[in-house]
Amino acid sequence: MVNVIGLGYIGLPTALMLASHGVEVVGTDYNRKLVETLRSGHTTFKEEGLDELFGQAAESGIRFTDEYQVTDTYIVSVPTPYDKFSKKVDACYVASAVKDVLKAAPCGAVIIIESTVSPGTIDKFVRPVIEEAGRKSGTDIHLVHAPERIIPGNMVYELLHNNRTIGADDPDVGEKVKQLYGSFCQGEIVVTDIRTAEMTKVVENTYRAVNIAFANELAKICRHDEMDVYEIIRICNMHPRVNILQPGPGVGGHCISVDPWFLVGDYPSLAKVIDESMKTNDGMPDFVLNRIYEIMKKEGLTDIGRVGLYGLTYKENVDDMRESPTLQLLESQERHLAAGLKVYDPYITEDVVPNQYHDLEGFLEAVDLVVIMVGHDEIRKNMDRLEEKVVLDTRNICRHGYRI
Ligand code: SAJ
Repeated sequence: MVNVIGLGYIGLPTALMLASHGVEVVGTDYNRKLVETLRSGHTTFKEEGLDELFGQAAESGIRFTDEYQVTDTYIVSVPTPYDKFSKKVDACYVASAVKDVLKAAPCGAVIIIESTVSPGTIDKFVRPVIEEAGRKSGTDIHLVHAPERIIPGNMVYELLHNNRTIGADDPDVGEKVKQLYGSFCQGEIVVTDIRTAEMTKVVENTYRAVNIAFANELAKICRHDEMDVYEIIRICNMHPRVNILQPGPGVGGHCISVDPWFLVGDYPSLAKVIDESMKTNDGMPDFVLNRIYEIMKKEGLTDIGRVGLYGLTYKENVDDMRESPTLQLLESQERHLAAGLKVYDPYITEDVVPNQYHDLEGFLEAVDLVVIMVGHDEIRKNMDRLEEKVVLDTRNICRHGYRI
């Protein structure tokens, strides 16, 4: 039996996927409300194919509880925030989950950490917890790091098809864990050591962050001299060895906007390009705010209260607002300039910011300038509704309007 600890964005789909492929699974989370929701047959966030997967896992007998189980395999999938001041990973949730696992885990149990951690975190923060509990890592308890790689918006497909990395102290244990993930994963599964696995995960997200920062910097250069950044990137990408990502209003989510900071925090004198890239991405919401004022001036608009931000989530067609560019813009140093902006997102039903609307119709009636911050399908299907509006399109999805 596998006990999955932490039933959030990664733990839940992983638990459901294992269960629906014949593995006995118990999901544990200390949030009782979340456990109750799952027990009552409901998922806790929206994701393509998740409800169907939940149905299959339920039929296969998956159980949810707030208690840790006595078993031979644990998968820990809890958040790893970063300390905004030091930029270092905050491993407190992982350490505390492992501490609780150790109270139940029998001798020989395998603890698989799925949470993203910076290189060396398992040595620095997890092994000591095992030693403090009077257990010996490598004999009493086997540690493995199996970082997830699935992208919100396409999680179920990617869980099935992505290649995976398993980092283990003991290659035999690595092979056993490979078999476990092989119960559903159709991609290639590479077995390596723990530190390599820790580093690869952070490097993958850093690569994407740096590439997006490059696109954002190009957008700024092109704006300075009125060149079309999208056309330039499109043509450059026709070169066989060039693949530039897209500029946008900033980088959100709990991964790409966070993980690269771990390298800056741990290697401040070495991670120069990464540091600058993260600053470039973090500066984009302010860049958008300046663009709003520039466009208002050009169009003769004077009331910031007649400007609306479309989209609160960190990217299209998800309901996750963590570190979203819209929230960053509203909370920026220049937030006095953002005061009064109207906001709407079809995925966010609760009130989270001032001046928030809950229907597209009402939102559009209240504004003259629409800033597309997120390219949800809803707005893509309703482009004709924007024809009478001034538009600032930060996602390059609208035929008319200003771009960043
Ligand atoms: N973005 C751009 N321009 C682009 C692509 C993305 O501005 O060309 C923005 C998005 O709008 C969003 C942010 O970047 O605000 C991040 O979105 P994303 O779709 O690039 O990535 P995430 O954070 O949803 O998922 C990433 C993925 N990592 C990589 O692609 C290397 C995913 O595979 C990881 O599993 C996930 O992080 C994670 O959990 O670490």
